[in-house]
Amino acid sequence: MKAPVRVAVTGAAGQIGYSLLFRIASGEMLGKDQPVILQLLDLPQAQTAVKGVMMELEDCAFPLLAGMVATDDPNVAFKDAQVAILVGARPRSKGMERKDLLEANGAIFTVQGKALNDHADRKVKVLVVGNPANTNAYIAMKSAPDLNPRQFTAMLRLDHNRALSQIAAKAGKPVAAIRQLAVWGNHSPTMYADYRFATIDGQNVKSLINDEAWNRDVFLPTVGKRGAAIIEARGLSSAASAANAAIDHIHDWWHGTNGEWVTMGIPSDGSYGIPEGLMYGFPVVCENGDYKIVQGLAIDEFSRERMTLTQNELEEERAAILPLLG
Ligand code: NAX
Repeated sequence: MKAPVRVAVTGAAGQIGYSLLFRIASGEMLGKDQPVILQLLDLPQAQTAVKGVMMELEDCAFPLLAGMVATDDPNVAFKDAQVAILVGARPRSKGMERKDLLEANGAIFTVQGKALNDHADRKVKVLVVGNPANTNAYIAMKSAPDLNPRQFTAMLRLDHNRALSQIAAKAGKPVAAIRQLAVWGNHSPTMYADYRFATIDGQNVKSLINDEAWNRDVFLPTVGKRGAAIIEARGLSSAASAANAAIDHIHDWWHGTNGEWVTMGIPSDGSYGIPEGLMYGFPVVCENGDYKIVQGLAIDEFSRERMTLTQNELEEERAAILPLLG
């Protein structure tokens, strides 16, 4: 039997947590032969609810669940964590300005970044889901100077998966047949889902669909505003699909993608002219527990415009939280 992997999850009592924890414990994220210890962080007032989730986890009798810890202290939750999924965040309340939201989350993610820096396993893989995900990941990364910035990532995978499913429906092909999709930028309506390089059974998706108006007027707005459409229909924000994307993201980072492209929000290395350090969605391939940006893609005028728009939004967010980083 392998040694258990310590997986920290924040916001454990929330709705994404409820869809996420059972799948991690059943082995869907790290493998059916990989025991896990769950280290659950939530606010003091949510501890009773976390206990309830733990009771249900116990009642599943998952063979791979080797232990659980519940705490309201990030220093305890991140102790020796090899994977940290940061879901808990401050939601936007009524009348709250964007700047206030960024600042409230800045306070959370500076503390959590420092706790990761001081207590997590030196190779911890961090995924930030809580919104604004890219900027929260940037703050955590900057608050953890002893860890490699590449260990911090933001979740763009839900946007990637949403785009895959829209393309599959339009092309009338199975989702699993689509290769080489890219999503650029911020996890927000400005993200740019780019299927110019995508293929289905070796055929180029762009020529298969051959409908620029659909791309511009239907596909991009549908993917960009999908979160809002789900809130409108369900009365609650996406949870199961977000948890699923988090599982996909960590699964692929951990196990590799065998050359397939996936999208991760990662600190830019300057590729494609995106300023170094900005936490930006890129197409990547994963191998040996690491990721590499797909290089050499031609960027046409329309794509550059979209990539710059989402870059500008991220730079504005970064400027707003910079004072918090001291
Ligand atoms: P919920 O409100 O159901 O749960 C959030 C949980 O986080 C609560 O239990 C709360 O007590 C806890 N929490 C708040 N502050 C915390 C802190 N400082 N430390 C630890 N726990 C804390 O929200 P849920 O629907 O689970 O969504 C969580 C976050 O994911 C939100 O920020 C949401 O905007 C974001 N999302 C991100 C997505 C992405 O693709 N990156 C998609 C889905 C989702 O909207």
